[in-house]
Amino acid sequence: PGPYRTILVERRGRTALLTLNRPEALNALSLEVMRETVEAAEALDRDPDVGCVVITGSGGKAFAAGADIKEMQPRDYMDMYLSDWFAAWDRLGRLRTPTVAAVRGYALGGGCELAMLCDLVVAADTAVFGQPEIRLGVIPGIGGSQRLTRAVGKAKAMDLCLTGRTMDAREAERAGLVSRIVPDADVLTEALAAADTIAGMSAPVAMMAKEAVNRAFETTLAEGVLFERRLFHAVFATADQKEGMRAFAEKRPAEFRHR
Ligand code: CO8
Repeated sequence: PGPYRTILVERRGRTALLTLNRPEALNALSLEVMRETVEAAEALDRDPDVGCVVITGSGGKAFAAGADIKEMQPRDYMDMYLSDWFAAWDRLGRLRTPTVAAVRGYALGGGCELAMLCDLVVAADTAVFGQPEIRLGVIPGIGGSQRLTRAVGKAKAMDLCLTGRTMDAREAERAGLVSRIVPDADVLTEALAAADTIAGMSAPVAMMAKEAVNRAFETTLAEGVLFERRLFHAVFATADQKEGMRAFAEKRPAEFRHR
């Protein structure tokens, strides 16, 4: 994979950092950004030495200020339908490796949707979230109407999607969109530390924990609990369950073999 023109990919131990790198356009999500981000993320997902992926935006002013409006502006219905515009973003939600969004500044439209495709959202106290598409005469197209509603409920999702108003970090955290808020200067450090913690866990068990939580959005309570129970039983087939529980009994930190 790579070389990439619109993103940067770095490895820091078992954590990978993927940076959207179009600061001059507030990291607007062009088709090229989508192709490169999805390709890079899938390559990292396949790499057994990567235990967590952090996604952030360069420049400090924006995580991403939305899909690229200038690229979409001349398109008609057939262009959008035949190219299945934005469909590739769905693949990001199907990664098995846990993902952390590190959000500074604007996470608007597609930027908010990209953050919601990640498993954790670590936000700066200056972060701004919203789905302002209606102001452009369109609606969210990367799952915003669905994931925002599941994250914050109908009352705020309707407010944001119908008026286009934004939420600051505090409101977003109160509403359940954000995992943690930290001072702007600490966002990347905090997100990388959370990622290192996750990447230090058993990789298959972390994948199963993610799979189990995500199941809550797809099924009934009884089916979800059954799904969890099956995975819970399955973790007893891992070397890491043996190590994790032995380490507890021996009063030492666990050293997971990631399988
Ligand atoms: N797309 C393209 N370029 C952008 C975008 C964007 N989303 N956002 C900012 N830029 C560009 C600006 O055009 C500007 O470029 P230039 O210097 O060449 O004029 C540069 O980035 C800097 O931006 P500003 O000068 O506007 O910076 P400000 O600090 O004045 O304002 C804002 C920052 C408030 C974030 C402002 O840039 C803004 O409102 N951006 C757009 C936010 C928005 O509406 N996002 C939603 C986009 S639509 C979407 O994401 C999903 C669409 C779903 C369609 C469904 C189809 C299937």
